[in-house]
Amino acid sequence: MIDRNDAYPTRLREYHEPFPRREPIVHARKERRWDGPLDEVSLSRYERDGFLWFEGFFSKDRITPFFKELQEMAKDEALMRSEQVIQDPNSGAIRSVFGMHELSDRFDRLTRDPRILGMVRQLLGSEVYIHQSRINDKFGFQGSGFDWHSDFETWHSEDGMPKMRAVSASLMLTDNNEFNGPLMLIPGSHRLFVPCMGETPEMNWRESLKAQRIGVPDKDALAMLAENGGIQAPKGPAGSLLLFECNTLHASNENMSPWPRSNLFFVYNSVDNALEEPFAAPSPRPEFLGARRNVRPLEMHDDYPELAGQGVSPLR
Ligand code: 6CS
Ligand code: FE
Repeated sequence: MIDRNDAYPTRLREYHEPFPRREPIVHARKERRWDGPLDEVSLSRYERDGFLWFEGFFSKDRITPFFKELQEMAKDEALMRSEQVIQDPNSGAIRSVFGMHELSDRFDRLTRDPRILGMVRQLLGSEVYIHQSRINDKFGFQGSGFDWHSDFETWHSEDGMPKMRAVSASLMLTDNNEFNGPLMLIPGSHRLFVPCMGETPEMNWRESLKAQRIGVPDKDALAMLAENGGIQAPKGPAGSLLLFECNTLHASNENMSPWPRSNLFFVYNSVDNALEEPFAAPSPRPEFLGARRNVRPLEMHDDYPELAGQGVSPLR
């Protein structure tokens, strides 16, 4: 295979030490054009930790219609049989639904809410599009967890995402508490790229979305990063928002509580970071995992224009 200049070699046969990321964390910091609602303290915190947490970002009554629509979708047998719906490897219940912004106008409009899009453009320093959207579901008493990983490691290897210039916005559709498998993050882990061992099998995504075996960092690197930065698991009511950098290591435990945990994820990629050929996989993944066609810059849309100009304060 031609050895194109790959800035982040991974899925290797031999071990390689972690090394510093090549891109800034907040892009175009000095360009006034990309100013947004985040103040200096928030930008510095994002640069330090690799994520920002907004408890009660949206009010619960704004979030309820999204959760109700998801419950309606679960009755659509054709959709539930499609390959963009991933079943839980243990219970067979829904684990993930990909392509939410293309399945629902309500979810599509939310990707363009100025209160989220304004922050995302500010962090990425450019126009943006949706690389991937999904809902990760963990029903009570059985929702399986997700192993430690960097999303960017997968998106670089399997989707051909060249640089670290993407951010995930995760909106809690249900309360996230210490018992129902909240997302755990390692603050500061976004600053190092951790090459992983093990070549990517053909059609790896058919298994990796149920349980990730390839592209999982080695335990020594995980331990070193957790020793340095600790582990944080933001908790809060439905409507809370987590922004996390594409290379921040994260994981989550299985849901041993009676309460469901449903989180919506919009992955925003810079229009200057469009997908190329996979850097470490035999062939590209489907469109619903890594967008190659629907990549027009997002236009803002506000479902609550009467609240415009109130910054990112929670919608009560
Ligand atoms: O492969 C992916 O794109 C997905 N895998 C994980 C574990 N997180 C990011 C993304 O949804
Ligand atoms: Fe992930």
